[in-house]
Amino acid sequence: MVNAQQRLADLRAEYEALIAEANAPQPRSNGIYQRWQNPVVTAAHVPLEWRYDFNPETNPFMMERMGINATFNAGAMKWQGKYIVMVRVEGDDRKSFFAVAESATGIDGFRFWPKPVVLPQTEDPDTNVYDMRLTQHADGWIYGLFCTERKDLTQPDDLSAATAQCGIARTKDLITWERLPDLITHSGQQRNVVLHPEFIDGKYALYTRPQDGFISVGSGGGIGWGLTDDMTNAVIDREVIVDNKVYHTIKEIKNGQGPAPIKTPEGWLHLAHGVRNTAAGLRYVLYMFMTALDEPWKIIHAPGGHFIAPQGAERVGDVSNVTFANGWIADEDGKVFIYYASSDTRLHVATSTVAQLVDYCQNTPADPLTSAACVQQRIDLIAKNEAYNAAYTAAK
Ligand code: M1P
Repeated sequence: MVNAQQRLADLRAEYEALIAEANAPQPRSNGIYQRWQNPVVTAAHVPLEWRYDFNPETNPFMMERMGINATFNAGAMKWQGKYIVMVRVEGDDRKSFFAVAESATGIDGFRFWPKPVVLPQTEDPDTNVYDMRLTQHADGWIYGLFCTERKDLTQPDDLSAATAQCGIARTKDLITWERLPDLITHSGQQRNVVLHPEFIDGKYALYTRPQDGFISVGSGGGIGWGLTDDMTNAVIDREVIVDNKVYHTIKEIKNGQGPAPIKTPEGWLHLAHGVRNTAAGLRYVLYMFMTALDEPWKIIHAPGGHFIAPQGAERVGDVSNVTFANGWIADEDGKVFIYYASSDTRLHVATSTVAQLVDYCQNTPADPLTSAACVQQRIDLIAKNEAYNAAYTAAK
């Protein structure tokens, strides 16, 4: 016979041991960022109160009553001196919701706040919500922009036919949220919409991702840019593509803005994801670019290739071969915490600095788009190093 009380005590001890586990840097770094060994938020970090009925009379086997499948794609911000991640928590029932987890260090000790976010509904209720981008806007509000998914009622016989739009909510305390109407654009569907933190010519500016279908972007795609007068009835009349998908690159079939960009004296740092198709399915990697300080829709540096790609255990999960990021935090001392999820399953952190990321964007050669040109880039680098080695040896 199961001793329900004892089992609950064991579960509690196991849970506290997990939260107390110290993280450590991975042994190797590429000099651009440092990956950390343990994922920072996993399904096991979700509080026991959200999963178990603690009463032995109604749960004599101390079974998990409402399982959690995954914790991933988190928005992020610094809040009252703590590192906050707005996690996409997915139940075993495939429904996602948002919940805040907080850490004093940014690399370990993440503990969820007592309850998940209760998101008010619009007149057209969401079936599923995910991937919230947090923006502390110059207007004083914290905005959460996320994907709201609903059944595509124009295709009633296809049960997987869905539509994606940009849901909008705002808050002053990350607890009570005001739901605003969904973003209106002239594109069929939208995902990966992100609010720029500053006004542009007195208007709110949004990075968008127009798409024709739910999974395939079709003739749409690319990271778009548009302005709206008001976030309480956000409408983008003119959407321009600022970063297109490109043949035979890491963003051949689609891409999307990650978190809100980080402002630096040399321009805005952007993190995004790029997708290509393979015989094993879609492969999602992260890439970076920089835009002009006064014109955040104009790309000034576009390092070639991926910035973070799935590695080792990161490669396997619910949707394998995926890295995705919609949250990062830049500290006042220049340290940057990049929260990236692997394979739609768990959340990791990589740390860097603004100076390293700017250097990476400014000095990594752009993708020259052909094998021959890539070889030439390496020949040039080798020649530069040969010259350096010769000068160094001569000086000794
Ligand atoms: O499964 C990988 C990702 O797929 C979608 O991203 P995108 O719209 O760019 O294809 C999103 O559903 C995202 O949540 C998910 O991680």
